[in-house]
Amino acid sequence: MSFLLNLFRKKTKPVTVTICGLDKAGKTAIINYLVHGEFKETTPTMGVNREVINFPRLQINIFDMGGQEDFRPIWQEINEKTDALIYVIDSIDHLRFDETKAIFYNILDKQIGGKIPVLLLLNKKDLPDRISQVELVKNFGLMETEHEIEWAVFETSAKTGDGIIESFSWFRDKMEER
Ligand SMILES: Nc1nc2c(ncn2[C@@H]2O[C@H](COP(=O)(O)OP(=O)(O)O)[C@@H](O)[C@H]2O)c(=O)[nH]1
Ligand SMILES: [Mg+2]
Repeated sequence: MSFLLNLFRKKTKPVTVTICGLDKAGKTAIINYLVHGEFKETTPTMGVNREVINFPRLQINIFDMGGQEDFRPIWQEINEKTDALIYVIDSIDHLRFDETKAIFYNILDKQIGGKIPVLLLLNKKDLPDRISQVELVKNFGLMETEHEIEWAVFETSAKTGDGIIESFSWFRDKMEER
């Protein structure tokens, strides 16, 4: 849709988005921050939860996926129908960095298709000894990826809210363009 049409469009556009990543990465905490405007302590997500985030002219129906191994088979079905992917990485979880990369590429290879927006969030920005944005782009091979995705990486903290508005502004712009 053209820029002008978008500007004057009054109707709210609904989109469906999934948020994936290993358990404890901060997926639910990020959604809580967006929904409530503040940090709230979470409990592990069992199965899938649906949340609605309302932006002006855009309604994001977000499927918050339980990250534990038992729940990952459910992702396939929901990811196949998604308009976009948000992938959350725990920036202090050095031990599971390779595992999260493998899971990310499994989603791209098998569960989603086409030129969809992919927002990568390197979360827990408030903590020390983190994996950097540069390391993530390099290690995940994002510059060389053959997938058609439109990706961006942001550092976020669901604790302080740092980076959340910036990352979702990028995301909203990408969704509105579609
Ligand atoms: N310090 C810090 N802790 C976080 C952050 N995001 C999430 N957490 C904590 O990490 C744990 C897992 O978060 P949760 O949102 O449940 O992860 P999920 O399994 O990906 O949904 C919880 O104890 C959160 O309070 C963050 O940005 N900074
Ligand atoms: Mg969760």
